[in-house]
Amino acid sequence: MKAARLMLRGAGSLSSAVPREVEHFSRYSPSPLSIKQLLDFGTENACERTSFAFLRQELPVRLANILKEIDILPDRLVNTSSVQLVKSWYIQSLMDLVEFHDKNPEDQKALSDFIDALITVRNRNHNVVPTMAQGIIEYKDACPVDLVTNQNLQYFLDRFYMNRISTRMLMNQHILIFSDRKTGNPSHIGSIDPNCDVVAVIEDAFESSRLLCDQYYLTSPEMKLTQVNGKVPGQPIHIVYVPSHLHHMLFELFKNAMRATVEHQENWPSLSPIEVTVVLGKEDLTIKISDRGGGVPLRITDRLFSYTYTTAPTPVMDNSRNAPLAGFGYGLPISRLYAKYFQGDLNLYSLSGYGTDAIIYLKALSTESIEKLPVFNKSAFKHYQTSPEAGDWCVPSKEPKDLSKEKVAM
Ligand code: P4A
Repeated sequence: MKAARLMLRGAGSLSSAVPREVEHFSRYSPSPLSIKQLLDFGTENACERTSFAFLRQELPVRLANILKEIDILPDRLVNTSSVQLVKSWYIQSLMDLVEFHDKNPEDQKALSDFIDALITVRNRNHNVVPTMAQGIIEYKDACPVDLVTNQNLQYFLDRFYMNRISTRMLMNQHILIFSDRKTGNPSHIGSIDPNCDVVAVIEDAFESSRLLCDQYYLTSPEMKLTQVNGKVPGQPIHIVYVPSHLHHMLFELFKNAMRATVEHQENWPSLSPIEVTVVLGKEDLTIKISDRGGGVPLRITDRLFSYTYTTAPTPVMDNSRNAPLAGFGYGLPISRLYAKYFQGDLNLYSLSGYGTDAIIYLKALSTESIEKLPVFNKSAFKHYQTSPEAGDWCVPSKEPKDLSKEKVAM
């Protein structure tokens, strides 16, 4: 029970400094948009006013919801200078956006000021990931954290970074679609490609990863690609998606697969290719990346997705060899969030001693690609209160001397 109380103490005196605007907007639940709705902002005529009216409400709601969740983190984490800095950025951004609540959506000046404000907010948020990571390191250095705290941090950071992916997506869409200075691909709607060529993104991400691999190891594996269009056999595979998100996930998985392959097959006559299978089904677009890099034990697989394990003061890795290509960073957990953001997923299936299959699942239908967003409510609050005592699964003991174990008090 002690650890649970520690996790909640943050809700006390220090955090009452949040402005009443945060309290106000945190009472609303975020409204998830589908990719189709995001496209409509950019394709229907004169929708800048609609987008403006939606965002000046929705962005403060999303910022306020995650600010409330920061406040129930352990005091010693919230009080680190890094987390205080992140909090101040979020509060400032919320206040910047609230300014537009008494502006008329018909006023051209208000609309162009709003774009400038979004750019300011986006720039202010640029260093959130490393700053938050620094806060976690400071906290873990100051006090050793138990299993439950680690689980709570993992739960929080998944929600915090998902919130950030979502707010950046909304801001980017508005900036790209309505700013006068048109940049980027004209066939895209903001960052969405209504006709995303999945194989082209795979090939691009593979080449980028290969460049790094060659630089670092002076060798790199080939790719063997198989594509199956299960909807219209023989036709190329296109989906409605954000190519930069897909590229981010693939680049991460290719770096890992290449590193494992090159390091595992050091003395082999030639490197085995990385096998990629892309399948478009009725519901899912599935991409499997298979390597023969030796794999990792099941026990370790979870750690590859852990924020806290990776930011430990002394990460366990063979020091110099793995720095630029694929290190224990936030690569995999953030990639999984990108997949989950539009109702997909990303999993690793390792065959220890052989190799690893990494699978990305995306929704094939844009009507089903709906933002997956955290909401701060009682249920989320309860998550932070899990008792650290007695789990409900037996713990394997190495020495089964005393066969009659007394149960831990409930
Ligand atoms: N075997 N298999 C993988 C790794 C090893 C692997 C690995 C040693 C571990 C850590 C790492 C990179 C690779 C793989 C594909 C994956 C993930 C892990 O997608 O072959 O750096 C984080």
